[in-house]
Amino acid sequence: MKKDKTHIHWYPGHIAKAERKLKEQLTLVDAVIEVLDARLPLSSCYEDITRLLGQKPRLILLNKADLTNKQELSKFIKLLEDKTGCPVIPTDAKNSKDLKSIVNKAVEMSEPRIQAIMAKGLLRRPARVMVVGMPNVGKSSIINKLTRSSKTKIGAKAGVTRQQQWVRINPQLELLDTPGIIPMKQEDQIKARKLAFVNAISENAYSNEIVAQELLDVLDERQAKAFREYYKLPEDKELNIDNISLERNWLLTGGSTDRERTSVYILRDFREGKIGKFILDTINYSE
Ligand SMILES: Nc1nc2c(ncn2[C@@H]2O[C@H](COP(=O)(O)OP(=O)(O)OP(=O)(O)O)[C@@H](O)[C@H]2O)c(=O)[nH]1
Ligand SMILES: [Mg+2]
Repeated sequence: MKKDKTHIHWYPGHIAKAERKLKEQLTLVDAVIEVLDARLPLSSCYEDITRLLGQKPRLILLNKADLTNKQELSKFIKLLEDKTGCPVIPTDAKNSKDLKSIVNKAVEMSEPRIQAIMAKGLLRRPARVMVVGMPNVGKSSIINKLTRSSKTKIGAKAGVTRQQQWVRINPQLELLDTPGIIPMKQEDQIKARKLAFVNAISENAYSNEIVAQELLDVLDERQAKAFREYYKLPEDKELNIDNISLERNWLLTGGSTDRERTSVYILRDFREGKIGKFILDTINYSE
């Protein structure tokens, strides 16, 4: 079957396996830390996982908050707290100061289950908390920062963590790092695109050129100035891959624009926050 390059799609096989593994561990943990990408406070929530988690106490982290505007993010924090009834904390995994409160919160959330275990005559044990979320949101980075180590593998692409891994944070807390999971099916292509923008889905699922141009289009409406300034693109030139390629001199032998290379750079610059701070979701107050 010929791949339709404009459509973002992926295969659910390994997702089903990861979900099964997650479900198996769920009975063993006292609480869950759900990590979202702060640039997508709504679209990086995986509703099926939330359903799977059931009544487990849950702490929500809006990670990569350093890549967003704090004031705008605070509106989403309030919305998520109201919607889920869970505490919501913005974090930057590169900054350990931001992460201190997580440890206390995770231990506190686990205490009722540990008390129940002790009531049955068993000895006190460390709190066991599972860290879940979509790929590339920073789950492993948070764990590494908390342990001041490189115990878990991290990387700027989706699907770096392949297996679950327990990490001891301190005598009171153990965290379970898990592979990122995306929804089995993504019928909502707008959401799929947003996930591609922040690198939460594998590059095999989409064309860099199409996604980079869509990113330019989405941000053109809101923040084109930042792009223009970053790529030194004059006002009279349309914000597109070819013009950025020409401006930057990213050309193929023969002089035509190197669209693939330019697209990869645009996506990378956006993902690393070089172009500016953005939140790509919007709050619909009429809902
Ligand atoms: N700017 C910024 N970058 C971050 C932050 N947290 C993680 N990163 C970067 O995001 C990328 C992904 O981080 P990981 O910790 O590997 O993400 P993950 O959620 O474990 O990803 P998977 O294992 O693929 O599910 C890395 O390049 C990190 O350096 C953050 O708070 N701010
Ligand atoms: Mg990981």
